[in-house]
Amino acid sequence: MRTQLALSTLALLAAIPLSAAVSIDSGDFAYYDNFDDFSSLDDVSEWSIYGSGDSRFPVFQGQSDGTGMTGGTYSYGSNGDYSLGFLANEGYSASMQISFTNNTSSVINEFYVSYDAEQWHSNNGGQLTEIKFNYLSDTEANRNYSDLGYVSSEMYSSGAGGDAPFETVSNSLLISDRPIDPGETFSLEFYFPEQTDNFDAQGISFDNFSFALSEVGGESVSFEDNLQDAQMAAVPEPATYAAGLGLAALAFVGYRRRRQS
Ligand SMILES: [Ca+2]
Ligand SMILES: [Ca+2]
Repeated sequence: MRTQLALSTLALLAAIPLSAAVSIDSGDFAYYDNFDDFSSLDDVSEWSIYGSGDSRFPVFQGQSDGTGMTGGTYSYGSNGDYSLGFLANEGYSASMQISFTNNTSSVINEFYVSYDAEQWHSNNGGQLTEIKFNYLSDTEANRNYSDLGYVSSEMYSSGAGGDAPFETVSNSLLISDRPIDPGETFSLEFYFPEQTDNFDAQGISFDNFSFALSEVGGESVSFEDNLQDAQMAAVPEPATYAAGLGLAALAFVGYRRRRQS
């Protein structure tokens, strides 16, 4: 389920071919996606997914615990916890991007990004497989943030993760060298590079993607609180939530009210 704390309007942008940019319309904006409802591409409609080089779309192979051997885009996971992933084949790469537009009246000085990298399909002795994290903009050079990158292991026994990924690595970073002007649109990209040695690739994914403003107009923002609200709002069904976690739900309502007062 995708959630974002601030209400947003979607604006179609010619520069963003597949998915509309998500609107950042308040200084307390936070966005969170756990991909747990990802069973068709409609469920990740805010993400643009490309096969780069020859522009082929990486074919969606459905939900998988890593058993799938065919290359393409995967909803990797099990037991209701899914993620957005890729298994390389035929030597082409994949790019998965989400775009945001700064629709506030202030410069975004700093923002926070975090996600979990997961390995679901293993080829023991195969090729290391990588996620690169890039900031993309029409107005300045694209930039890679190696601190947000991930390289799989090739040491696990071949096959599928089963109930849990072979490994999970949490990455996070405060990014303050990309001031974003009012009206500016930018994209955050998870890039899966082409396999060069052989096609015994590892199936890897990203999960629990979080984005939040941490400094706007020169003022610090309580991004941890805003992200926590966005993550709590991702609990699937309000009725189930209230029935199963009644006390917690009541406490949460109180928490929200205190924050709003
Ligand atoms: Ca997960
Ligand atoms: Ca998930």
